[in-house]
Amino acid sequence: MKILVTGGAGFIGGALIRKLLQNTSYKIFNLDKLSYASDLVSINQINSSSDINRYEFLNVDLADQSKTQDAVEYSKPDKIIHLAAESHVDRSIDSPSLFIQSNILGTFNLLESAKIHWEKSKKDIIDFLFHHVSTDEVFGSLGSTGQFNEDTKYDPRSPYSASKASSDHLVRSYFHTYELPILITNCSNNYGPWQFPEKLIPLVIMKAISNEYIPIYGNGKNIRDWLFVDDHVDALLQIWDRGVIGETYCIGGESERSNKFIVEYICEALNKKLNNKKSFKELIKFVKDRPGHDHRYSINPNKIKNQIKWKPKLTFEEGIDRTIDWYLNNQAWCKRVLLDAGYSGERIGLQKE
Ligand code: NAD
Ligand code: TDX
Repeated sequence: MKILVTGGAGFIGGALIRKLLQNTSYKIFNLDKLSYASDLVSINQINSSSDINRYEFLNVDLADQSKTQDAVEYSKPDKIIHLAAESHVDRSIDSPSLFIQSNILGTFNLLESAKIHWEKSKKDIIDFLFHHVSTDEVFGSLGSTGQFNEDTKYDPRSPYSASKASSDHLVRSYFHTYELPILITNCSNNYGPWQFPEKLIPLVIMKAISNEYIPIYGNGKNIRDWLFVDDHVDALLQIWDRGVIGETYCIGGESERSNKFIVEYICEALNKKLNNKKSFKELIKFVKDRPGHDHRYSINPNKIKNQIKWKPKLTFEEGIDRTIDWYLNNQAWCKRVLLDAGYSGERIGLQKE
């Protein structure tokens, strides 16, 4: 079995490839353009101790149609799992065009290449699959009640979520029009080791350790539904076994927390772990809200629980504890990736340009 993973140098793609290397015999092709958010250290650590021929990195930008097609033709995958995307909402506010290029045009180029490859090799590949990894943000913003499910109407409200919604529509159109065997998953907020420290949880940990102020956007009452990254990866793998072609599955952790709760929880945990005299909570600062800030996300995971028999292994408390410990033990990595990316934790997403 040959699998093409796009975005494998990113946070979730990296976790997926590590799992595939450790638990399967797939030949893995990792297609990534290597952006500011990419890092291959976590994969190389595992790959060097496993069968080196099972893994190959392809440095390709999906916005480049002919290189994308070459990569698909070269790898001849049985399965494509598409995670590559610009993924940070704040950056989509400052630079939306990058999101259109990677998330919409990139997905289109990959779909076209997949279709050509699948049509050519239908006799050799029995169970071809194009699995598109998407987000709950495509469904928009909830009030204090209600949940997203597979039938929720799309209502994206940031350039990031609009670009992901667009890519979901394109993928679905290739199923209906060309019968390309696809699956779509829409997952809630992930957290865990190796996440670039621009997203809330790693940013808060890094800010606290560096004794810098910790920014909470608006009043901190916005709510996200948190899922440990390895639980997301488990869901993706289980959907390959038990999912139905053409279907969508929502993946969520049933762990809704407000941003204020998350930040205070991390501060308390760090107070205990580091025995700090001054509470890290003193670093918290409420700052100008994110433009178009979605209030609440919440996934109803009944379909994936009942049909795929998946549920998260870790509670939020277990996952966040592991994550905090990982960042405490890997500060050198954080400093290095921030430096390489030319980002030092400053506020972005206020339409500065
Ligand atoms: P990430 O930003 O950590 O990694 C994305 C990777 O994609 C990077 O290595 C980047 O270089 C690569 N990439 C971007 N544009 C590319 C292009 N044009 N060509 C080739 N490679 C490109 O993102 P992540 O958090 O790992 O998210 C992965 C996927 O999961 C994304 O599609 C995202 O929308 C989705 N998702 C993320 C979350 C979350 O909480 N992080 C939740 C639900 C869904
Ligand atoms: O410094 C901050 N302060 C703050 O209050 C940052 C970076 C964020 N926030 C708030 C904004 C959100 O309400 O925290 C919440 C989480 O923010 P992000 O980590 O930027 O994630 P979010 O915008 O919810 O999007 C994430 O989840 C869905 C991922 O980045 C997406 O890729 C995924 O699709």
